[in-house]
Amino acid sequence: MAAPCKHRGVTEFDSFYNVKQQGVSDNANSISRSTVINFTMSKNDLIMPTDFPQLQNDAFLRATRGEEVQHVPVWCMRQAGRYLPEFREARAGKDFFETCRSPEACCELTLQPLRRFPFDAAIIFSDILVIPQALGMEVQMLPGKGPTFPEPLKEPEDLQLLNPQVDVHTALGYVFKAITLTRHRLEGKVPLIGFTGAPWTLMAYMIEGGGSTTHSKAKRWLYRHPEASHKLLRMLTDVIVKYLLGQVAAGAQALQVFESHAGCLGPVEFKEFSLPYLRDIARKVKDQLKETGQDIPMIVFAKDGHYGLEDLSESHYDVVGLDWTIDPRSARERTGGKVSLQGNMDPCALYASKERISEIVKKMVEGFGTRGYIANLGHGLYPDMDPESVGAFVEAVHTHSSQVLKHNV
Ligand code: 1CP
Repeated sequence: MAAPCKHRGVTEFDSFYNVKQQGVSDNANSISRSTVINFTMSKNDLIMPTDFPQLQNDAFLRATRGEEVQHVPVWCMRQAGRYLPEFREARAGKDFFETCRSPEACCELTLQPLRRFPFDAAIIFSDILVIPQALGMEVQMLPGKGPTFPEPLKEPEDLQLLNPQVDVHTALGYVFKAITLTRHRLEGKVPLIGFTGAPWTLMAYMIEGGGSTTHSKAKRWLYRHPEASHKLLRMLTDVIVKYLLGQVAAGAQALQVFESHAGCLGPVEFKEFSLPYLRDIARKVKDQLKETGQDIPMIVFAKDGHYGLEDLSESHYDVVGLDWTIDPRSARERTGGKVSLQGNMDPCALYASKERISEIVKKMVEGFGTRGYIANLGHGLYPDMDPESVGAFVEAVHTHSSQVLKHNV
């Protein structure tokens, strides 16, 4: 029988996790390593979202609040990914979503990049498309093709096939377990980021049935079925709020909302179909957390949504993530110190030499300044990138920013 859990709100979804902790401390890299990459869990020991190890490196959290830091914190979108040989090895022959449903596997994949590089944050390995699955849609990850929905939404009547009453603790409990396990195995080295797709981005996948360059099927809904579009966006927003709160209860120390398809909307459509829902998510999550005395930083990343930068900086998020097409100084001017900024080196700059990467990073750090800034790429890492270049990027951020900060003292 499990011991009762002290953490507030946890009994609602799962008061205990039957997970055997296989982690052993590895002094060489000082991030706990599973002795076996085992994609199933044993049913004996308990892993609970309570009594987490004390955080040792809070640079990322301090930067989200605009506080003083000794170096600019850095992490990379898709830092757990196919550019790492150990990731490809661990994923080999396994179905993508089966991997997502294994807390042990997600934990291992999340920790892999931190064993190589001194990143200042971890992001839980999962995917934004677990939400459409929880709502009742089938999603497959086909090698070479990416996410595929065999039966995408075609007309407004199809909304009836979705289950908006889904209990996220049952349907997505595997993500919460992965978060709790990973937060323990991180041993307090760096904070753990949870995430979700934003409503418009998820809606686009659910209608397109996969990736798309034009998103014309999903945009057709916005113009032809605006009411049904709002109904779907509202349904997604409500589930996302519960999902993010569940992630925090499970141990997430920051949350990022990915509006990856902001770029296919114009400013008018963005204001109607994306921004209100992004705002609602941040306000509701923050309000509910406040009731339990918690304040968890939230990041919004609206890729190619430059036109919305001013609005995004007034949308209850602590941090606005930027893609590489925005100049750091102009982003600072346009957001007027209201939020911290995250980004935004062109991922393709990682194809440059280490010396060139260092120069680009130096300029980027000078452009953003060292306060209220989290270094990242302007989008995720690509599978053909050299891990050594990622190491050079991280090192350059730490070196240049600590030099600037030493001079400022
Ligand atoms: O087999 C594999 O490993 C496939 C590659 C892969 C990976 C590593 C996919 C398929 N998803 C992921 C993990 C993932 N997805 C993470 C893990 C944490 C980390 O960043 O290290 C995160 C945060 C995501 C989020 C995600 N999934 C986004 C938002 C970020 C972005 O890239 O804009 C999106 C759009 C997805 C959908 C998705 N999942 C996978 C692919 C190839 C795609 C994009 C497909 C497309 O082009 O539309």
